[in-house]
Parts: sequence; C-alpha cells; structure tokens
Amino acid sequence: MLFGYLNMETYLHRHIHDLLLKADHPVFIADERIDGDTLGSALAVADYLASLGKKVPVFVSAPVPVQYQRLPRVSQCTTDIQVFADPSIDLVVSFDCSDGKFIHSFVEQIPARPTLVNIDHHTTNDRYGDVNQVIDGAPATAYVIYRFFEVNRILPSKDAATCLLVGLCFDTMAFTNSATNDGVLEAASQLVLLGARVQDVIRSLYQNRSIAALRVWGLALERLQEDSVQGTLSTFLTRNDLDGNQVTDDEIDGISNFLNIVIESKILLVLRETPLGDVKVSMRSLTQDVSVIAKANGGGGHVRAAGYTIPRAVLVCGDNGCWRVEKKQIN
Ligand SMILES: [Mn+2]
Repeated sequence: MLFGYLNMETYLHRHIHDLLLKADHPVFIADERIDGDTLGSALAVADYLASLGKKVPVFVSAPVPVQYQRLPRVSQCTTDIQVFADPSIDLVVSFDCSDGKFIHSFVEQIPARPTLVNIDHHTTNDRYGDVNQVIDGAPATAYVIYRFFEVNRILPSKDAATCLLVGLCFDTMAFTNSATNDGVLEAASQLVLLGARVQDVIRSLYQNRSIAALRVWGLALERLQEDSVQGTLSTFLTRNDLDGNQVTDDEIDGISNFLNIVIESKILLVLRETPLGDVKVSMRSLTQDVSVIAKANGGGGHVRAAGYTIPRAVLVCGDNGCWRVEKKQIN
C-alpha cells in the first residue's frame, strides 16, 4: 500500500513535468485566498518554467497582498481575466485550491479545452482536475512542489527556493503548528542550503503587524465567548471592525492561530462578516477533525484548520453582550 502510494506520487510528478515541458501556453491559477502557500507554490514553478524560456501568467482573483509583493516573480501575477480569452492556452495548473467550482469558473472561459492539473494538499479537495496531485496530509502545497522538484531532479534556483520556503513557513506557522513534521523540516533545511532567504520570509510573514491589525486583535480578544457544553471558544468581527482597520485575511488567521495555541478549548471559531454580506466561520482545533464540520456546512479545509460560509447573514451583539449569527430577511 505504501509503495503503491509512493509510486503514484512519483508517476504524477513526472507526468506533470512532461505536461509542463510540452505546453506552449500554460496558465497558473492561485487559490481564491491568496496566501503564502498558493503564491509560493505557483511562483516556484513559474520560476522553473522561466529558466526554460516560458513566461507563464499566474492568475490571482484579487491583487497580491502587500506582504507578498516582494516575492520573486510576483510580476508574473495578473488579475486580468482576459488571460483566459487566449485560445492557444493548452495547460492550466491550480495550486493549493480545494474548490473545483472556483477553478472551473475560469477554465470555462478558455475557448479551447486545455488539460487541468490540480496540485493541492487539502483533505476536502474533490479532485476536479484531469490530473490530480492531491497529497492529503502534506504540510503545504509548497511541500508537494518541493517533492515535484526532487522527483524530477530539478535544482530550484535561489528564488524558487525562497518561494517554496514562504509556502512551508506560511502553512506551518513557521514550523510551530500541527502540520509540522520531519519531512517539512528536512525540506526547509534543503531550501536554506539552496539559498532561500529565510529571514526575509519570516519577517514578511510574522514580524510586520500593523497597529490597525493589533486593534482588531484587541476587539477579537474582548469578545471571546466560551461554550463549555460544546467545548468551543468563539469570537466575532463585523464588517465595520474590518473595513475601518483594513486588515487582511492573513491577519485574521493570525488571530485564530494565536488563540488556538494559547487557549484550551476543543474548537476555536472566528466569525467575521464578509464584504458580500455573508458570515465566514474559520475553525481551528488541536484535537478535533474540523474539516468534517466545514464540509457538512459546504466549506472545506484541513483536519485541524477549516472553514465555511453562512450565506446572507450578519453578526449581532445582544443586550446581554452575547454575539450571535442572524440570517438576513429576504425581501
Ligand atoms: Mn496550503
């Protein structure tokens, strides 16, 4: 069983490498949530293709967040939906995205029918590609890409190594959360030997908290609500809190990760209103499988970190100071 798994992984890495070499006009797609793992993974492979003379566009559905704007090859990222109008596109690769609907909404706009390669590590990935290199339990998609380089005997450049290290650091919270294993530490040390700029990486991810972000942390800490029967700890952030302080998704995740480490509760929930009028629930646990709860509510993620969206809802604080989710009235 173990050998079968290893062979399949190796076979797919070689197959994906062949597809990349053969493709004349590949396009990469980053996850809707533009984080260090999806960007680091896509840009590392973009860097490899650039060394072969192929400049691949990396489509991002929103501008690259400021902390990633100094990543190597970030100039290849584009928010221009017109990239999909090109009839010569013959290969699409998605990175770190478990949501097939999101990816297909772009692939459908391509006049031709290119091969779709899905590279990911989310438990909830529904294998929406023609080729699916989905390694459940891998610490990061950047780790899957590290293995891609290794299996195909490609030496990552300094830039590619830096990109991959960003992905590994991001998903493991700089090697502190439960995704951290010996494989990821080994990969990280190899990447440092290859010239990855580790200080830049950590600084860009963790040491640049803005005053505004800390204010939002303050609000979140103030509103902590414990349910001792369910074993949950929740906190709540409204659109008003977020817009006023211009915080990013990463900064909100920082709150979840921080609370998950310091407080003993079975499940930690951070609920926040989205700009589209929904409520996003992000869950963390050190002991429970929260991906099951996420999936049951139409969301996705990992065993220890997952989330879902409650459509058309708002967060309301009652007279007793307790927060709750309220569905909006449909007129
Ligand atoms: Mn990831």
